[in-house]
Amino acid sequence: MSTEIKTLQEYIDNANKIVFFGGAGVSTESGIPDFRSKDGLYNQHDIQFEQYQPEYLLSSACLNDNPKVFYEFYRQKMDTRNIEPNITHKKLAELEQKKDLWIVTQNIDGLHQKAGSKNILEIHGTTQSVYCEYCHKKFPYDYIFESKEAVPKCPDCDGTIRPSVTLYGEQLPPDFAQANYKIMEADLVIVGGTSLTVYPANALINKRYFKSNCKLVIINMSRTERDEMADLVIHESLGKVFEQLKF
Ligand code: CNA
Repeated sequence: MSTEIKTLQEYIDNANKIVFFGGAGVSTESGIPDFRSKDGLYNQHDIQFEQYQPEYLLSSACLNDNPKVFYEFYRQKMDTRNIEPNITHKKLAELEQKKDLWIVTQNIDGLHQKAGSKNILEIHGTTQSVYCEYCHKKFPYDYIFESKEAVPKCPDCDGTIRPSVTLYGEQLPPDFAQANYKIMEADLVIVGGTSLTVYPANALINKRYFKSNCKLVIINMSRTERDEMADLVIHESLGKVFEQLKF
């Protein structure tokens, strides 16, 4: 066990309230590409979508003005129905049995729930819930993927059926405010698998707003803008780190 992992283990053992703040890198080891890595969605130059910026393809502007393109991209890239949680999701679910742990995730894939975690704040929403934009009727989570309509429509009111994902240009859900509160009262914040470039999610990770004795740990393959602020930085894959931790 390296000194870094030993220190992380010690921080976890000594903390009562822990927040794990995660991003797309938590799910890459399950086979879901992130945004900014070499094989991430921003670097997949798919001829079909080449003319659009990735932010546009996941924006309310695209859903409203160009819905066929939105649903085509969504169906191709956001279908995680056959994807399983990896060691990091599973270990976090295990840790929740022992500590007051909250997961604050930017991910929309539902894999923390699938692994058994309960205390989850999804600050960018989720693909796992689907509703009619107009009458708010709920539909099964796989409705959009199963539907044969280019733009799925509500059988009751003909409104567009959409995922509960927070698109670029939309307000963040109430989970965001709760995440802020959980982070402010934590003894330990572990940030994992996020480039910390998406605002306002990244604004939550600022030691100035943490409790004075709160430790900040960052586990990410590449450096992040908050590395200098952290008590411990591990540039390694989350799977390699979490498989060594004992709860
Ligand atoms: P990002 O900007 O793509 O950053 C991911 C970071 O994770 C990068 O810095 C990588 O170096 C790092 N990384 C990748 N794999 C690993 C690993 N195995 N171990 C450790 N580090 C790793 O993604 P962010 O999460 O920072 O950006 C936030 C966006 C991405 C949110 O709006 C998400 O909704 C969106 N997103 C979510 C998913 C998902 O739900 N699985 C997938 C793709 C994008």
